[in-house]
Amino acid sequence: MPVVDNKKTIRATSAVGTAAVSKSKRLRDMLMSPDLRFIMEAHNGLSGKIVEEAGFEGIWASGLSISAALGVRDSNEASWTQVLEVLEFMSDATTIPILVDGDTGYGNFNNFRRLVTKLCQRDIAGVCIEDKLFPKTNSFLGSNQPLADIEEFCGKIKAGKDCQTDPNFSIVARIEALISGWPIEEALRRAEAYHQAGADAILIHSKKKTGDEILTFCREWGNRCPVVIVPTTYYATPTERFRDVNVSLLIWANHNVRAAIKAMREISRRLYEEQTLITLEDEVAVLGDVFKLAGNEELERSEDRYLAKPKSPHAVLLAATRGTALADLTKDKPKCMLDVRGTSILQRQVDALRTHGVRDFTVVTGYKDAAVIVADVAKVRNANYAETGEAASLALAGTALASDCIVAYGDIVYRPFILSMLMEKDADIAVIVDAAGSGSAAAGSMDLAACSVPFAADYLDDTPVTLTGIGTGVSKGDGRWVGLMKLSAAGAARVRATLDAMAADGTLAKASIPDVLNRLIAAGEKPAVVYITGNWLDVNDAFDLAQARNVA
Ligand code: SPV
Ligand code: MG
Repeated sequence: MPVVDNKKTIRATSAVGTAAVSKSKRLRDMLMSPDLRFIMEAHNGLSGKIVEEAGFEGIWASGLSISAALGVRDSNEASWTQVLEVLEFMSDATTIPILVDGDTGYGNFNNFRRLVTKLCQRDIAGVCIEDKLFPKTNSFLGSNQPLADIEEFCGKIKAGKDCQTDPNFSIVARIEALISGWPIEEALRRAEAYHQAGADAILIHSKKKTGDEILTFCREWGNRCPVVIVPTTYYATPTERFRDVNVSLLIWANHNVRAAIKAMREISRRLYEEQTLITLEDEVAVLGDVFKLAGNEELERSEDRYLAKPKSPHAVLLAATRGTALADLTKDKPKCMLDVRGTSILQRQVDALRTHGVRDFTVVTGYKDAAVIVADVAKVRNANYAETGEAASLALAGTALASDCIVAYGDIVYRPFILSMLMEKDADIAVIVDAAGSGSAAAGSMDLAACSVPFAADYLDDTPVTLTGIGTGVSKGDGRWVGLMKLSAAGAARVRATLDAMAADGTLAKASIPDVLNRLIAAGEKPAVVYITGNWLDVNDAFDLAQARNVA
C-alpha cells in the first residue's frame, strides 16, 4: 500500500490573514496540517458564534445536536433542506469554516451530489458522510448497525467530489466499522477504499471507553490521508496520545448542546419553583450579551449611515381652560373633553396627529385635570390656569418644546388634510391661517393674522407668505390663525428662549400664543403661513359645539 504523508508536504496557513482565505481552504489546511487541530460543535447561529468567540478555528455542525435543538431524533427526522436552513444561519453568523455532519448523504450518490452542490453554494467548508444506511441511527445507539456496501459508498464519495463547485470543499469519509463491531482490519480496508475514491480525510469513529482502538488504527493507517476523530466516549484518553499518532482533526462533537440542556433545565426548574429572578439574575447572560452576540452594534452604526431619520414630532396640546361660555357642559370637564360623535375633541386631535406620525404628546391641563383622559399622552398641569394664559401653559411643556413639534389649542376640530399641509411646510415656524370666515377675523380678534401676501385662490400660486403680526393690534387682517403651529427644533428653541425672556420680564403669565409670536416677529422672525379656507372650527360656545358635531 503506498504511503503518502500529505501533512508533511502541505503546511497550514498561518492564522495571519485568514480572512482573505476562503472557509473551505482553511478547513482543508487544518486537515492537511501536521498539527492536531480542534473544531467544536454548534447547532445554530448563536452557538456557532460562541464557538468562534471562544477561539476555535472551525465548527462541527453536528447532526445529533442540530436534531436535538430542533426537538427531533438523530434519525434523519429533520429533512436535509431543514438542516440546510440551519446551516445557512450558522454560516452567515460566523467567519470560521463549518464541517457539516452529512449523515449518510441523505440517500444515494444522487442525493449526496445535490447536498454537496447546496453546501458549496452556502459557503460550507466540508461535509462528513458515514458508511451506514439511510435513515441513519446515531452511532451510540444499539449495536451492529448495518454498514453501507463499500463500492456504493465509494461511488457516493466520487460523485460528491465530481460535483463540488468549490475546489477546496472537503469530503470526509466516516468509517463506522468499529462502532458496528468489526475488527480494525475492516476499518482499515474501508479507509483505504474511501481514500482511493477521493475522500479528503477519513473519520474513524469508536464508542469504546478508551481510545485504544483509535490509537491502533492510526498507527496502522500511517498517515495515508488525514484522520479525524470524535472522542465523545473515550474522552478520558489524554489528547496528547492522539497528537502522537498524527490525528489531524479532533471534534468536540456535542458539548454545546449538552451544556445548553443542563443550563436551560436548571434555570427553568429553579424559576418554576422559586417564582423570582432575585437569586438567578446573575447566573444568566446579561441582556447586553444577547444583543452583542446578535450584532446590534453594527446595526446601530448602519442605521446611522443608511436610514433616513424619520421625523417623529412631538405635539403640545394646550388644554387648560374650562370654556366658561359652554356653561354647564363644562361643569365636570374642560372643553377639550367635550364629546363630538363619541370621541372627545382632544382625542380627535390626538388621533389625527397620530396618523400624521406624531408619537409623543404632552397635554397641558388645568381645569378639571383628572377629567382629561386620553391614552398614552403625557399630562402636565398648569396649576395657575385660571390666572395665566396659553403662553404660560406652553412654557410648562418642557422637553416636548425642545425638538420638532406641533403646538395646538386643545379645543379645535379640523379636517386632517390641514395637518398634512402643515407637516409638509419646510420652515422653522409655520402657522395655519384661515383666509375665509372674515367675520371671525375681524379687527380686535386675538387670532387675527396679518400676512406678507394676501390669500390667492389660484392653485398655482405658491408665493411664500409670512406672518407679519397677529392679535388685537392688527388693523387689517388676512385671515385667522386657527391655533395650529409647527416648530422645527430650531424654531422650538427660539420659542423657548422667547418664553424664558417673557418669564424674566414678567410678561409671560398673562401672555397668549399670539403675544409670543409678535415678540418673535419683532425680533426678526418670519413665521411661514399656510393658508386654508375653512374646514376647521374651535369650540368656544354651545353653537360651536353643535357645529362641530355636524361637521366632524
Ligand atoms: C454527531 O455529532 O451528530 C455525530 C458524532 O455524528 S456522534 O454523535 O459522536 O456520532
Ligand atoms: Mg451525526
